[in-house]
Amino acid sequence: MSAPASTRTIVVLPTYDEAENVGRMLAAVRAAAPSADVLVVDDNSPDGTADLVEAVAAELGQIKLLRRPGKHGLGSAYRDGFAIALDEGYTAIVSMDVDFSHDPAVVPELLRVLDAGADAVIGSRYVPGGATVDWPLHRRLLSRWGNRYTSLVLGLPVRDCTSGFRAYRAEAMAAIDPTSTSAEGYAFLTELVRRLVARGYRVMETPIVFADRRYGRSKMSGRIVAESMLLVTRWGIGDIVARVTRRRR
Ligand SMILES: Nc1nc2c(ncn2[C@@H]2O[C@H](COP(=O)(O)OP(=O)(O)OP(=O)(O)O)[C@@H](O)[C@H]2O)c(=O)[nH]1
Ligand SMILES: [Mg+2]
Repeated sequence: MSAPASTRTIVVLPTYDEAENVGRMLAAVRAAAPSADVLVVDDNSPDGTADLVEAVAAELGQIKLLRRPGKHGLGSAYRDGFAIALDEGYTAIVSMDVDFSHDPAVVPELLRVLDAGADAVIGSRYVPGGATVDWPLHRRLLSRWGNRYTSLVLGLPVRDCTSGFRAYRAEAMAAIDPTSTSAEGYAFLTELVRRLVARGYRVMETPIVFADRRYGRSKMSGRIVAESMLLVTRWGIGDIVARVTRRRR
């Protein structure tokens, strides 16, 4: 039998101004998944997040840090982080937010689903058992209806395309080549789901309870939401055009 997907796991954590969360999160990830390495991708956070990561790394070990020169967005941070994970030969890649919206205690469950045969598993707010707590009504509505729109327009069998709490089998990640994506914000996450599904990979969802950040400031912006809706609409129209062109031929 081949080795389980989680044999060599890396947890990729994008950070921007997470000084209040990052130390606690690194300790929590270590406690939840002691054999996993961690890669923090920091965009020169003005609050000194990267220096804190270095101090914790010296203490805990198995923590790498990619310092980028400036804020280039979540999509771009993941592109760089995933490229390093693939280059270094990890077999499973986990992604999660550092603000404790994603509970690190769920990481072993994601890896279990991967080891049971999934190519990717999404921690989902919108499958039975999943939920969002503490978020103001407008954020809940935006996320819920944004995800309904996304699944419908793109015909994806996934309820939570914008959840960043995931685990991927490295072969599947390599096949969809994340470096060739273009979205800046969380539309990047939808882009990956779309590519995985198009290639016939097995994408599963496991319920999570998503909590609002307790410390630090939100980086969500109207521009990022607009990018996501625009790209989903553009991809959806592209799919329709491709289907019609195929039928005409
Ligand atoms: N490296 C990097 N990380 C980012 C960037 N923007 C957000 N992040 C991190 O990505 C993770 C998820 O961020 P988001 O959920 O999009 O934004 P947020 O600030 O948590 O906003 P909320 O959705 O309100 O919680 C967090 O760990 C952020 O610190 C960025 O431009 N560069
Ligand atoms: Mg957040």
